[in-house]
Amino acid sequence: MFEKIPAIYSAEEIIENAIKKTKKIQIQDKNRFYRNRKTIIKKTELFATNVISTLEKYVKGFPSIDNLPKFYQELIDIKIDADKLKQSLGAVEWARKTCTKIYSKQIKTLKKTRDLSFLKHKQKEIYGRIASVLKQIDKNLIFLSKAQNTIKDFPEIQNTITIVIAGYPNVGKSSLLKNISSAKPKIAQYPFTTTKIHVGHIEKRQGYNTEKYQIIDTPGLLDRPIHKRNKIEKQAIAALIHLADIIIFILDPSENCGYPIEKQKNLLSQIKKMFRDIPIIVVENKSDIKKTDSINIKISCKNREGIDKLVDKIFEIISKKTREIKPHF
Ligand SMILES: Nc1nc2c(ncn2[C@@H]2O[C@H](COP(=O)(O)OP(=O)(O)O)[C@@H](O)[C@H]2O)c(=O)[nH]1
Ligand SMILES: [Mg+2]
Repeated sequence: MFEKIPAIYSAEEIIENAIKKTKKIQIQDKNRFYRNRKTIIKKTELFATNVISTLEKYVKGFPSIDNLPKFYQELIDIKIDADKLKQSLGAVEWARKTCTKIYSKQIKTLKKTRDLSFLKHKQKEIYGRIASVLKQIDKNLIFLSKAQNTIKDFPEIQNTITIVIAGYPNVGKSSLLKNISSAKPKIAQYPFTTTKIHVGHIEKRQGYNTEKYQIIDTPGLLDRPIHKRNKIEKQAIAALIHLADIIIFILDPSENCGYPIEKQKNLLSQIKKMFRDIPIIVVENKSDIKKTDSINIKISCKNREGIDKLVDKIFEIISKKTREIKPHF
């Protein structure tokens, strides 16, 4: 989704690159005057069109922010500042239009001129004007360059129903993801602190059709009380709310994870409050060690007990709720 965004250069670099492109231009003509004249015109044309097309590439390379999935809009807001991004893209578009105007107006004068020194003077003037337009947007270019750098590391989240795993550390979230995924989960950068998200897929065969759902583990985000979170972490969690269609909350009644079951249940009620409209499947893991008599699904990631039942439950919710669970994109 974001691979089309090109690397963004500063005003000075754009000018340098454009000049470099014109260096070797030498138009042949027996007549010295015509040779010089044609060469100057060609160089000026190339310089201007190179700058203009570079700016165009920048504007077109960024996806339209308002059309992006909410999840990504939220990430952009947290990591970059969406308004500033829009503003900067607007500035680049302004520069592109202004350079185009300068170029199309001045090139006509250039082509009419028969005086070589005036030609050279005019060429300098065009270069100067275009360079000054670029310098006016240099701050925006620097901002966009940083934005590009951040966005290129955004996790690739697909346009499909998404299941998010939550629960205290060591309850078995990663083990469940591994157990339930059809292929090895992929690790993607989640642009907050040191967190990475782990993305796997569950496949459901229906006749000849295979539907693929996304299942993600978000270490460090949905595994501790929310009130202990700083602002950035809270926003990061908010972004996840846009992503989740179903939540699997894992409890560890064996308490081998190191957290008393009461604490774990408190986190569960917090998550229920935060993700109010999202169905939550509560699962008790490590059934090989301890089984309660609750109504929750009991699983063991160690001996795979209950895993098929859990997968059936996921499919049941998806098929019942298709009208309510909308893809986020
Ligand atoms: N006995 C037992 N151990 C488990 C089970 N599931 C996970 N574990 C162990 O619990 C520890 C934490 O598991 P992990 O998946 O990393 O938890 P996470 O921190 O929630 O991702 C690891 O040592 C796992 O081997 C289970 O069903 N039974
Ligand atoms: Mg883990």
